[in-house]
Amino acid sequence: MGASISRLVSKLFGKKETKILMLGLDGVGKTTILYQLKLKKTLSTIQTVVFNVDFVNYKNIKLNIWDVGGQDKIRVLWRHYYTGTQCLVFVIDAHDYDRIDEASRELHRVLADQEMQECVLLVLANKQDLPKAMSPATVAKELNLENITQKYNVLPCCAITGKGLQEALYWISENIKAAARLDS
Ligand SMILES: Nc1nc2c(ncn2[C@@H]2O[C@H](COP(=O)(O)OP(=O)(O)OP(=O)(O)O)[C@@H](O)[C@H]2O)c(=O)[nH]1
Ligand SMILES: [Mg+2]
Repeated sequence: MGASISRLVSKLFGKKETKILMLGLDGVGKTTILYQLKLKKTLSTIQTVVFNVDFVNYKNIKLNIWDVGGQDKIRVLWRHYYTGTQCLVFVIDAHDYDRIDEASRELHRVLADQEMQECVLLVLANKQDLPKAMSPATVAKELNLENITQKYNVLPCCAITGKGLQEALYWISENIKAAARLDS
C-alpha cells in the first residue's frame, strides 16, 4: 500500500528518471552538445576516451545523458552502455560526407542489438553552421532509416550556438513519455 502510494506521488509530482544514450563517430560534437545542454555555453572539448554522464532537467523529466567516446578503437565499448536506454541520440557531423557511410554502418549495428529494440532514435544532424551541411532529409536517406523498427526522427542542430537543441529536448521528452505510456 505504502509503496503504491509513493509510486503514485512520484508519478504525479516527481521527476521521471530517463536514460539517454548519445553515440556517434568521433568529433561529431557529442560532448559539445552535452555542455551546451547542461551549461548553455560552448566549452572547448578534448576527445572523450571513455564517457561523460550528466543530467538535464526538462519539464518534469530528468534526462540522464550518457555521452560515450566515438573513436574507432573504443566503439566496441558502446554495447556496455545499452541496458535501460530509452532514447538513443545518434549524432552526425552533417558536413562530413566522407564518413556518412561509416556512421550508417555503426548506427545499424547499434540498432540491431537486442537491448536497443525498445528505444526511440533521435538523429541529430549537427554542424549545420558549416557550408553544404546535409539537411535532415539527406541524412535520413544516407543512413537508410526507412526500414528500421524503432520510432525515429532526424533534427538539425548546431552545438556551438545551441540552435535546434531545445527542439531535440522537446522531441525526446514527448517520445519517451509516449513509450512510457505504452509500457504502463
Ligand atoms: N562548426 C561546428 N563545430 C562543432 C559543432 N559541434 C561541435 N563542433 C566542434 O567539433 C569538434 C569535436 O567536438 P566534440 O564535442 O569533442 O566531439 P565528440 O563527438 O564528443 O567526439 P569524441 O569525444 O571523440 O567522440 C570540436 O572542435 C567542436 O568545437 C558545430 O555545431 N559546428
Ligand atoms: Mg566527446
